[in-house]
Amino acid sequence: MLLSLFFFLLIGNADGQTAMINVQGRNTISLNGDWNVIIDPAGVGEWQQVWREQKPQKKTDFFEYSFDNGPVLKVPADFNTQMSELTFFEGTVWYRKKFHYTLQPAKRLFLHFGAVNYLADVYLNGEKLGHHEGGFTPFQFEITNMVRSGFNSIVVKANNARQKNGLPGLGYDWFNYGGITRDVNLIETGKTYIKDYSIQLQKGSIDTVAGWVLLDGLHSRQKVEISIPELGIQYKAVSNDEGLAPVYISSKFTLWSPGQPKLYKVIVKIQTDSVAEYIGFRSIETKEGKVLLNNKPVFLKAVNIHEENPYKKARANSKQDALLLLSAAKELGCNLVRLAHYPHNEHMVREAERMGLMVWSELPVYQHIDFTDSAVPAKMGAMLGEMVQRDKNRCGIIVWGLSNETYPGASNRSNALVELTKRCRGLDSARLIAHVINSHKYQGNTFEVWDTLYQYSDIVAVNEYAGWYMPWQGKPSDTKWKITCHDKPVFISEFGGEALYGSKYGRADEAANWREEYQEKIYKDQLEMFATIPNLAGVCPWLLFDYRSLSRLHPVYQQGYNRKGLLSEKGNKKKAWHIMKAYYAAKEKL
Ligand code: GCB
Repeated sequence: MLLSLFFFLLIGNADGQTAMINVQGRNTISLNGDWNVIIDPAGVGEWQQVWREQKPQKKTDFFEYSFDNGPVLKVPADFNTQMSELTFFEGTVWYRKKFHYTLQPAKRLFLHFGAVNYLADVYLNGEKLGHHEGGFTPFQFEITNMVRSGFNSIVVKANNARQKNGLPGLGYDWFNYGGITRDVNLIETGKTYIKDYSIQLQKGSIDTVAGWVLLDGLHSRQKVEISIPELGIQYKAVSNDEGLAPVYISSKFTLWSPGQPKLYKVIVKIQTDSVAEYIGFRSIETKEGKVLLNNKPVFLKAVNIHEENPYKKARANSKQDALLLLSAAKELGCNLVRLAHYPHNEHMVREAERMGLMVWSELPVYQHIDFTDSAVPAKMGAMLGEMVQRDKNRCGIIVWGLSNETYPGASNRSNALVELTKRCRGLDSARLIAHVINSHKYQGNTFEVWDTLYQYSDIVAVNEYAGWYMPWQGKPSDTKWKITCHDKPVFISEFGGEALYGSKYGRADEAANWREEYQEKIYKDQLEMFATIPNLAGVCPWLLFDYRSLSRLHPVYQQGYNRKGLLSEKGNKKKAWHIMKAYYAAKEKL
């Protein structure tokens, strides 16, 4: 337990400030809303030092920039969908927000970002606070000693240019929404505050929580109390000189499950701080080729989702957006959502948990990662730390997805990912870990599923597009399987094909016509093939809604969309939706 904690402390974002958890439960002042911006395609703002916000002092002075009287963008939101000039923009936008503040004695103040895609440089009143890399995880800066009484100004340089050694790298099949895409908050705490806690069942147990609470501040040694009123629990401990207090609680919990997503109000208290949130308890394990939830086998009825609101054609970032996406998954009959291919915003994770959807949360270690660049392993480690840090108390999350479709032959790929896996187990030994692979051989109607990484995964996760990218090699119902890690549960993490809703052009049995019938047939064949897979523990269509992607160039059928959705971007149900829904409904009866 202590080991994991030290990992958390060591691998925060580049400038060393790991974000506190449970922002929703804190004393916050929202900085969401209108921000003034400077759009900087040539990157000149850096040498102009726009963060200094200089104003002419004498007659001969002038400055070739100003935030005042310039364009305004909403936060949180991607910038691409707010101004037509920014639709395909991949570069720097400078954001500026003024706020009025008076620091109270005995208080501390933090500036917290839910996420900025992809690089962020943050300034307060002309002084640099720090830098953060990674488009999908939170970061914070303490500004107690820098905030002024009265007006303050924050400047953020947000840059979404693709990075060769970034996560993801240069190529990916989703829209590169840039900017301050998630909430920004000022968080006020006491001098010593509850920075972090881990309150989940220990591995293999359904009645014992083994966790910890971490305080930050001068009075690191003090009484810590955790209460769960509904269970009559009042647990007391004393933190050590590092501010760390152990947590051991045994009780007869009503366990969280999709059928009964029970959450308890949990209150953590010290003399100068108190924070509460709803937490659930469940166990998740694999045994003899099965996934066990609360010691019972569960079939994962999943669907892939991108963090995009199809109706707004924009990055999803609100509770309403989350409800839209997750309700569609519920309607399909799912019990799990794979939040592809990066950690989604907290609304998605929290609402999924509340609605009884298990969650697969994933790092953007996607396809073309440059594992030979020495910076990449450190970036993966930092991002992993931030993903686990934010969501470690979400019982809904059952899988940490560490990579997707990386290339087995790529230099240093397997080493780097094995190390990442070990690091993940060090941080969190209780959830399942998966690497998603598509390097299998499909020949003579046999799938040969192999990859070094499967040895390190709890699940054999396979992306296969039989019937779309690869023609069927025989009767789907006669498919044979050779799986290297044959004792593990198998999860078809992606399958499917494209269809334009309502398209009636050309023959229905030709892929090139994007007919719904063609996609429907792929689904029917896939379901027949699923019956041949040993240890099949779940399936996950690619994907719920059609979504925007710069990789999809067909002017008639794609129109900038990946059309593998079961639903169109307008929410129309394609024929394949009904096939999948019936399959999941029948599973329920088992
Ligand atoms: C995949 C990727 C997913 C793509 C999908 C596709 O294998 O994991 O991100 O978008 O295929 O549509 O080709």
